Amino acid sequence: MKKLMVMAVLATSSASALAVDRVARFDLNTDGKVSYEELTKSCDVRKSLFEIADKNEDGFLSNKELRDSKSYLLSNCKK
Ligand SMILES: [Ca+2]
Ligand SMILES: [Ca+2]
Repeated sequence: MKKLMVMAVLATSSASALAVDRVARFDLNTDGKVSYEELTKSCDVRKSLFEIADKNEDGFLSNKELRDSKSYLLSNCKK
């Protein structure tokens, strides 16, 4: 049981370490995900592209969704 806990903590911390890369760049309210409004503060992105990138349709981009869509979503960013 204790081992499971340690593994869960390790999994969580490595996931959040990964999340630092792209989400953190655009995540203005630091809730760990990127809304269309946040993304368009830095990037010129059409809503239709955002919706394609938002695979689970929760209205936000996770780090994985950003990573998978960066070729067409993050090609027109200021920073
Ligand atoms: Ca956010
Ligand atoms: Ca999503």
